[in-house]
Amino acid sequence: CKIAYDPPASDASLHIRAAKVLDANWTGSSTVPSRNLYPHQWSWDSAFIAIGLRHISPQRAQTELETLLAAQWADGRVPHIVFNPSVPLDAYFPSPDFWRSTTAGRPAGAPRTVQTSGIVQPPVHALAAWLVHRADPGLSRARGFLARVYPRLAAWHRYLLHRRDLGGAGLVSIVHPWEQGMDNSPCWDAPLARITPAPARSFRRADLAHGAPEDRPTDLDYGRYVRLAADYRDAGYRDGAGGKGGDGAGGRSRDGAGGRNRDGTGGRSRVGDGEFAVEDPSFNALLIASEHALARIAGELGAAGTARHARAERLTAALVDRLWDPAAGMFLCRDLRGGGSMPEWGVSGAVGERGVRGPVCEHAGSGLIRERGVTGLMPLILPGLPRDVAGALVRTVCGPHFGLGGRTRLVPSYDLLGEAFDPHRYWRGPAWFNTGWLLERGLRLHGERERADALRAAVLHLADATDFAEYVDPYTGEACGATGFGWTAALALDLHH
Ligand code: 9YW
Repeated sequence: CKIAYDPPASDASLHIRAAKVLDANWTGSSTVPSRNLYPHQWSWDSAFIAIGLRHISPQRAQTELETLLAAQWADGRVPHIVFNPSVPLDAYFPSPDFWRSTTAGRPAGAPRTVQTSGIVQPPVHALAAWLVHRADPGLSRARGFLARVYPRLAAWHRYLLHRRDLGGAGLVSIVHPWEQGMDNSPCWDAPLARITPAPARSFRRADLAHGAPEDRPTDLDYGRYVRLAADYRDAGYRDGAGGKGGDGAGGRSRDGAGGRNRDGTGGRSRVGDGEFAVEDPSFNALLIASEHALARIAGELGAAGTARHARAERLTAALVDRLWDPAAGMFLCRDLRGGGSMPEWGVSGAVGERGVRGPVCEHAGSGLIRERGVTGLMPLILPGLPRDVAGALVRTVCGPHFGLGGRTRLVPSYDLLGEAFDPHRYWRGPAWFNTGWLLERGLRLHGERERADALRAAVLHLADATDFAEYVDPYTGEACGATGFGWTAALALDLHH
């Protein structure tokens, strides 16, 4: 694809401005994503923020991760929000009283002293811990940083691999769109359509006090988010019985058939108990990248990392088996509850598309979701990806659906040609800086240096020009959502170094 970006912002002022954002968002033990919109600690935000903070203060970066991991549940889950008790209850919805993590009837294993949510977010933490360690190995060793976080990170991965393998084929499932982090992605439209929304009068959104309604999820989306979260909470945050309790070996080795286990049931007829269960490419790719990082951490601590690297490779194979769609040239999400009922491809303007691709919904029980979300490009961060898969992914990033190096300034969160595309509405089109950072890493890893350089330049330029916006219009680069956003500042800082 054609590369047409401004040169990298190489002035020192970007560093200073990004550091100021991180200082302003620092609470003393962690960093909020945004002072107004998100006044607590978010799980994957903290991982990205630590990756940037390591360039200003490796000690603060370590503390960021330690604070989050101190809120880990006994079963190993790392909650998606750790609440700040000094923030008023009505500043963010759903507030701690919704999740009930510390009230009477407290869910088993929830921490006693901190209030948290009961769902999770993508496991970027081991990757972040490794990068933070590398920024100042002397300080890290002196503080015993890796030795302290390793058991918690290992338990976190164990929780995901053992309790969240709802499809029984080795991959982790999410049980709520908030868990994957791309809240209102069109990828969730089909699975969410089956959920009866909670009545609008039963909750009060706090986000609309700070964000433009046309940039945010709709009330109907929120009704469904609330219903799913409340059902999970009311079931004691217990996970379905679909997990195999194994090591994430992947479908192929499990069924022993040597072929692709694409019916999504992994030999089971039923997945976990909730109404929403999806295998997501980005969530699983981040887990695999973190598993590789955990292997390196184990090595640094004097243990062998070989088994972890091997598991990461098996998970990569399972990811390709279950979620790669050769006709789309990217990974898709698998709906464990919606087999056989997927709608037609929601594309407009892609001439001949329907004729080219074959059906992707194979069997009752589960099916691939026919929407191209940026999540399906994230596995490019994986070193063990087959060459042809990596090559096809790069072509897709630069092709008409995502437009990198051509029509877009940053990679959009959703298919430019998709019917649901909206350049301003949150995860339905706008470009986000964390996915830009991950793609830059993936392009570089797979030898696409020029494209990685151009993407890096675009991230730096737009982060700076928008005052570190939460997300931007992918065509114009116009700022959307909050400014002074934590991971935008942190990841720009990281790319600046
Ligand atoms: C919300 C904090 C979080 C991110 C998510 C993003 C958004 C929370 O903000 O969700 O209330 O909408 O979608 O990925 O972690 O930055």
